[in-house]
Amino acid sequence: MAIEKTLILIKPDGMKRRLAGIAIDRFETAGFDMVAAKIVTVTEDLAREHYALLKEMPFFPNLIQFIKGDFHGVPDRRVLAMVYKGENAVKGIRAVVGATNPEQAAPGTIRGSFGRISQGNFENVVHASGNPEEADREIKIWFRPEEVIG
Ligand code: IDP
Ligand code: MG
Repeated sequence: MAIEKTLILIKPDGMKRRLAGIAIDRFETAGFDMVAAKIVTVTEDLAREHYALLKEMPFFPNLIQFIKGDFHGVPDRRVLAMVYKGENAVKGIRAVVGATNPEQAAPGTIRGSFGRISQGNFENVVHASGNPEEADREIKIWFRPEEVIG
């Protein structure tokens, strides 16, 4: 069993709907520890860096607008960025979060419980790193080393 760190974002839809507390509760109940956290307003540059691997996808422009908090008039520019730590944290957190498409996410997962699709945009409440390499890359984008405890 490997001790891993993974990046979580509560996206603007999740912040606007006040779902951060529920999401944190689920991560903690699943046995993971929060080791970094801050509220961020996402700039164009940060959005493009975070989602760089998806830049050729047809939904990319909407995704960038969405993570910045201004997709079709949902003006909430807060993202809660966090790092969680624990045994197999990357896979374990993804299991709690659920599938990317809210309509396919299992009941009981965060996205299955609260995600929805609006004008083709997946309003899926949370981001979680997809694999350990992605987690390392993403944590460095969002946090300075001294902001991550342990
Ligand atoms: P993930 O967030 O589950 O890792 P990715 O494939 O990495 O999924 O996509 C990143 C984000 O892009 C998703 O969380 C979602 O917000 C958005 N997205 C992914 N696929 C689609 C799609 O087919 N339509 C609309 N938005 C999508
Ligand atoms: Mg991903």
